[in-house]
Amino acid sequence: MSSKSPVVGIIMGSKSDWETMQHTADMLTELAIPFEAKALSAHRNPVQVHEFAATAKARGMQVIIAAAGMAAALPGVVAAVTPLPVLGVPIETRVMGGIDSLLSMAQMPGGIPVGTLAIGKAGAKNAALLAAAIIALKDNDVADRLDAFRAQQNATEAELPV
Ligand code: RP5
Repeated sequence: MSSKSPVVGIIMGSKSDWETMQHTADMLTELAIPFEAKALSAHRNPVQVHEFAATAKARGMQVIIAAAGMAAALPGVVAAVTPLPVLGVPIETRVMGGIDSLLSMAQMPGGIPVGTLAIGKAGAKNAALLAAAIIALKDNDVADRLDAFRAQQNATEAELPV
């Protein structure tokens, strides 16, 4: 985590989600975007989740990335409280493979959006890249670093290890 003030808030429903969400943290770190990360459950820690979401904008956050598995209410609950864009990462689950998580956050009723990404590692990485693209609209340094990341990715994508 950077020592600068966080502009992205990562929240996840359980410490067990960190195995997936470390990929969000890694991508934000690579792009030098300061973030904070917390494990708080919409169901087990409702008071703390509300406090996190209600204070996020005033604390300098620009985007919230919320991850959860199973009956994944967390992104929607956070989105209901903050005006900031909320990106949802569905955690892969043992019983239903993460389809439960995906539908819980993708099927938000009209009026409170959650920008839902892919299940698991790809969604976690892309949540960071989408957060970067949002921040880059008003931050030229982040825009430059995101452009550089994409240029490097474009240059290396076709290489095979054989
Ligand atoms: C959700 O329940 C969490 O986001 C996690 O993905 C899932 C299981 O949580 P644990 O039982 O591992 O704490 O709230």
